[in-house]
Amino acid sequence: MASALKNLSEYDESTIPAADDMTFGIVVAEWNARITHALYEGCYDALIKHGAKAENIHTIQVPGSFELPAGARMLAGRENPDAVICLGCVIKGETSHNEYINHAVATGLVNMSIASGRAFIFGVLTPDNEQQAIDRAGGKHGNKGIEAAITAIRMAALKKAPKDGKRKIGF
Ligand code: RBF
Repeated sequence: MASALKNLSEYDESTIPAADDMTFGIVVAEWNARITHALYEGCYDALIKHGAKAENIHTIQVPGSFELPAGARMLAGRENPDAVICLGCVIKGETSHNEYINHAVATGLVNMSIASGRAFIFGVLTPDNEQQAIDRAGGKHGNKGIEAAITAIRMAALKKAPKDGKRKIGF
């Protein structure tokens, strides 16, 4: 389904697990900072709204999206969070740089998720132009930073669920 038709920024809050006892890492790319900082605000506010404590949210910045996996790995090693959220924006240009960066980031994050048993969330916008990015960073298609936060909470709840599976995890 096209993301324009699936705006997860509007969600049923009652289905989201409490994040009171969860720790998070957030890695923010400095490229296209106007966009990535808007994603960060949406992400951070959503974590706090669902109960995460400010002292349990660890944020670092990396130069560009290509550095997100390495930054996430460093942060995970240092802070041992339940989930790491990576926020970036790679705008399509005249060359195919965006394809290399996006593929590298997606592959890096999914490999770390599988290897570590903790979620590394792909919160990277991959728009054709700046307007599409604005629309997804607090504009008409919501804020994908919020969606990244909600996904991180749900995955952290899965990671923390007891073996008997009786704990409610949101769906
Ligand atoms: N990083 C981003 O986060 N978003 C971009 O749109 C972006 N565009 C780039 C375009 C080119 C041609 C290059 C060479 C790099 C770009 N980067 C971008 C930076 C990239 O993620 C990384 O920081 C650098 O390639 C250094 O490893």
